[in-house]
Amino acid sequence: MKRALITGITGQDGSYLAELLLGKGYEVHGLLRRSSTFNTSRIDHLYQDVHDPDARLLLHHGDITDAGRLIQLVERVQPDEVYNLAAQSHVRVSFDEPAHTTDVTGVGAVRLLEAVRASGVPARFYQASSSEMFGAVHPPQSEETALHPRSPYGVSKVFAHWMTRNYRDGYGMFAVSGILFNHESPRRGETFLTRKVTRAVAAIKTGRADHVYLGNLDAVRDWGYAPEYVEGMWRMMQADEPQDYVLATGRDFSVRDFVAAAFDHVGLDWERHVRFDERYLRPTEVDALLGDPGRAEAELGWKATVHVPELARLMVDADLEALEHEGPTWIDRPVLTDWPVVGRA
Ligand code: NDP
Ligand code: GDR
Repeated sequence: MKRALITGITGQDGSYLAELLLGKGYEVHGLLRRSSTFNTSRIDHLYQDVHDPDARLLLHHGDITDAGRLIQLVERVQPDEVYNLAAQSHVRVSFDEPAHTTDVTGVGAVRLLEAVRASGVPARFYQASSSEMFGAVHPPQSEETALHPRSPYGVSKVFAHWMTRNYRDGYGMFAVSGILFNHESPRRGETFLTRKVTRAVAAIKTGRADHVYLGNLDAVRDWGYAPEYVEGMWRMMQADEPQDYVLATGRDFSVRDFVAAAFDHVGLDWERHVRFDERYLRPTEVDALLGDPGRAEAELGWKATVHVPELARLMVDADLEALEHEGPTWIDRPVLTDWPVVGRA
C-alpha cells in the first residue's frame, strides 16, 4: 500500500486529493492545524475511526511553520509521496499579511523539502505552484514562460517553486512543481471570486440578499474544475522523470464573463445586483492569465474538460442546494477576510 502525506488537506484541493488517493488504495496522512473550531468540513465525509486498524485516513496536528514537527512527521509516516498544498492562498490577503504569507506559502515549502531531505526518506515531493507566478507576463503562459509575480503571494510561490527545483537539481530528489491555473469547485473558499459570486447568486435568487460587492471585473483568468486538477497532480508524481507541468484549460474568460454566466443560470441580470467596492482591488493586479497545457496533455495524458460557463452552473447549483440544507442563517455566516460579501436591499 502506498502512503501519502498531504499538507493543506483541509483545503479545497487537499480534500479532493485525499478522496482521489483513498480511492486508489493509498494510506493518506494529513497535516491538521489546531483550531478552536472544527476546520475539517471539507473532509468530514471521508472520516475514518482511528481505532479501526484498517483506517487509511489519519490526521496529525501540525503547522507548516514548525520545522521540527515536519521532520518528526516525515520520519514517523515514512511517506512514498508528499504533497505540499498548505498555503495562505488568498492573493488580496497577502497584501495585508505579506510576512505571514512569505513564511507559510514560501518558506513553508523549504521546511518540508528539508524535512524530506534530512530524514532520508525517499519520498517524492509535489509543490503547489501557481499561475500567479507569471503575474505581469502576457498570455499565454507555459512552463517556459518567465516569471514576474505581482503580489506577496506570487513572490512567495516563486521562492517555493525555485527551492523545489533546487532540491531536485542539487540533491537528485523527485521534486516537482505543478503550475496550476485557477481551479474552482463547490468546495472553493467563500472569499475567492467564483465562490463569492455563486454564493451571492444563490442568496439573491432565494430572496436572502439583493446585491454583492466586487472589485475588478476586467481581469481575465483561465478557470478549471478542481477535481480534474488533483488528478493532474497525481499523474505528475507517477511520471518516470521529475518535471514541472502547467495545468490549465487553455481558455480565458473575464471576471465579468464568469459573473454573467452565474447570474444567467438562474435568470437574473447581473448588472442589477453587482456593486463596486474598491476594497476588493489589489495594489498590483494580474490582468490576464491563460495557460498552455500542451505539455501535460502530451506527456501526462491530462486534459481539462469542464469550462466556464459549465463551472459557473455547477457551482451555483451546489450553493442553491447548500442553502436549502443550511437554512436561513446561511448567508449570515461571517466571512472575515472579505467582508462585506453580500448586502441586503
Ligand atoms: P485553500 O486555501 O483552500 O487551502 C489551503 C490549505 O492550507 C488549508 O488546508 C489550510 O488549512 C492550509 N494552511 C494554511 N496555513 C497553514 C499553515 N500555517 N500550516 C499548515 N497548513 C496551513 O487552497 P486550495 O486548496 O485552493 O489550494 C491548494 C494549494 O494550491 C495552495 O498552496 C494554493 O496556493 C495552491 N494553488 C491553488 C490554486 C487554485 O486555483 N485553487 C491555483 C494554484 C495554486 P486550514 O483549512 O486550517 O485553513
Ligand atoms: P486569484 O483568485 O487572485 O486569481 O488567485 P481570486 O478568485 O481571489 O480573484 C480572481 C480575480 O477576480 C478579481 N475580483 C475579485 N476577487 C475576489 N477574491 N473578491 C472580489 O470581490 C473580487 N472582485 C474582482 C480579482 O481581482 C482577480 O483578478 C487564485 C488563488 O486560488 C491562488 O491561491 C491561486 O494561486 C491562483 O488563483 C491561481
